[in-house]
Amino acid sequence: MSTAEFVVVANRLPVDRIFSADGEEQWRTSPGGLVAALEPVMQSVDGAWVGWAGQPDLEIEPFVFDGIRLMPIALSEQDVEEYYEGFANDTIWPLYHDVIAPPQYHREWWDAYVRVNRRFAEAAADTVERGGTVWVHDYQLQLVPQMLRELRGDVTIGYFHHIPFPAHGLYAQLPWRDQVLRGVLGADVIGFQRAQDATYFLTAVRRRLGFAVKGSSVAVVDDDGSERHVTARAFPISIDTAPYLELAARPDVRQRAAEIRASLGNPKKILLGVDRLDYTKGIRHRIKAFGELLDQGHLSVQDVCFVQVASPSRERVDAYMHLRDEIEVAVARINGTHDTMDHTAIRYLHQGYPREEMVALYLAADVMLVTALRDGMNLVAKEYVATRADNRGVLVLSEFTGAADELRQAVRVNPHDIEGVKEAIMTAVQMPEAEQSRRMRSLRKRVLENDVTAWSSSFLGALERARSEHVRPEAE
Ligand code: GDG
Repeated sequence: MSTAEFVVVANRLPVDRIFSADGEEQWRTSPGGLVAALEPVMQSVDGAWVGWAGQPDLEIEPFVFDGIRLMPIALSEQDVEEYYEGFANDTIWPLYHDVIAPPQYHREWWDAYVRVNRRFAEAAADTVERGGTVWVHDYQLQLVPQMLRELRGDVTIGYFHHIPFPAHGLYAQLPWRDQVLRGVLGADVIGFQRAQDATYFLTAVRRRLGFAVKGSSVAVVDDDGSERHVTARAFPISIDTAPYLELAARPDVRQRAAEIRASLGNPKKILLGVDRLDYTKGIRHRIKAFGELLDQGHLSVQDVCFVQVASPSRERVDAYMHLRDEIEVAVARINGTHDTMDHTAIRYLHQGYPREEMVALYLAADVMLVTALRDGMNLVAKEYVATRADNRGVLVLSEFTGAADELRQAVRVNPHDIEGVKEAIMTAVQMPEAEQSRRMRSLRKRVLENDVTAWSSSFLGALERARSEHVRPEAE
């Protein structure tokens, strides 16, 4: 295939491999904001996407899907265990989320991370045209920017980090801390979710590598002694609002929301949590708070039902298996104590649902509980707000999410403070409609004005400025 002007590099391709009833292989766009945000850009500028198809030991030739050229990266079973489940999800993920679970440091995992990052960087280098642009995504690929720069000095490189960046005291634990910083600094523009993440990153760069930092600009000295300026700052991600608005207005989806309420016994209030089953999301904390409110008689199952969707995630990583057991024991205890024949305390669903059903749940929910202990952004909070066209409903939002920087009219909580979570739940359940409406109006304004297209345009604009400011000798 010929080369492309604009290349996205992400761990996953934007498609899922499925099989039709007669066993024929097919591809389907995977749901997610990133694809939606980049699709218009990809269509308009001749784009390609480098990523893994999601299954081990799958060798697939490049192909075109929906006008986007897809360049599949093959990962062996061992790569998946060591690079993906190991280094990405059992070293970096817990370390960058404030060591909520203990990060595992294994040298073989690091070796696999380097090996697989190089594979992605080489594929990107083979795909991008002379003087083109490459946008690398997320913590699985932190070494790609530098590796790509070494292969292709003519290319403009962006990197966006979807998860938090930790304070220096924690980051310093990483045995490969300097290599990772150098890897990311291969980019011309580095994007984070929150200003705080950018600040922590810049502190680590100054303290560990000794580079001069001025505002959001780092003077990086490369191995050959040359200096270049890298920008690192916040570009808070958002959602593709259109499908949420459309689904929320559709009669069948609204009907489904009414059915959900009826099937829960028509409680006065429905509380909702929607998360991947992940220890960063604070699911245990919200279950504990809700259970105590029932135990103490502040709430009753006749009046209030809590629906928790916990979609299956990283099921082969130990910490996730333990978390699932803990949550399921806690739910069973509370339900065992409080359920009646007609009402349940917690409707717990360890399943994934189509987007229509998620929107019906958002419409049915009077209170949305987002109690993450640490979260890069948290798109669920923004999705809930987008669907609430009648300005009713209350968002309870952890201050440790990126979304908390923007969604100031939510009921804010510190999820570690169980009494505080209980108070926030009671405030939300009892909030008068006029106050719900005042807050929701302001939240919706924020989300609708700052959608995912605004995010990608803002990042790509910064990248374009970087390109014009740094005229590269190779590109002249
Ligand atoms: C990472 C960062 C950052 C969940 N269950 C189902 C389902 N979902 C959808 C939600 C939402 C998405 O998955 C989850 O996004 P979050 O932002 O809440 O969290 P992470 O998966 O941890 O994402 C995060 C994000 O990257 C983007 O930068 O915000 O901080 O951790 O869209 O709706 N969707 C469907 N069925 C489910 O069962 N259809």
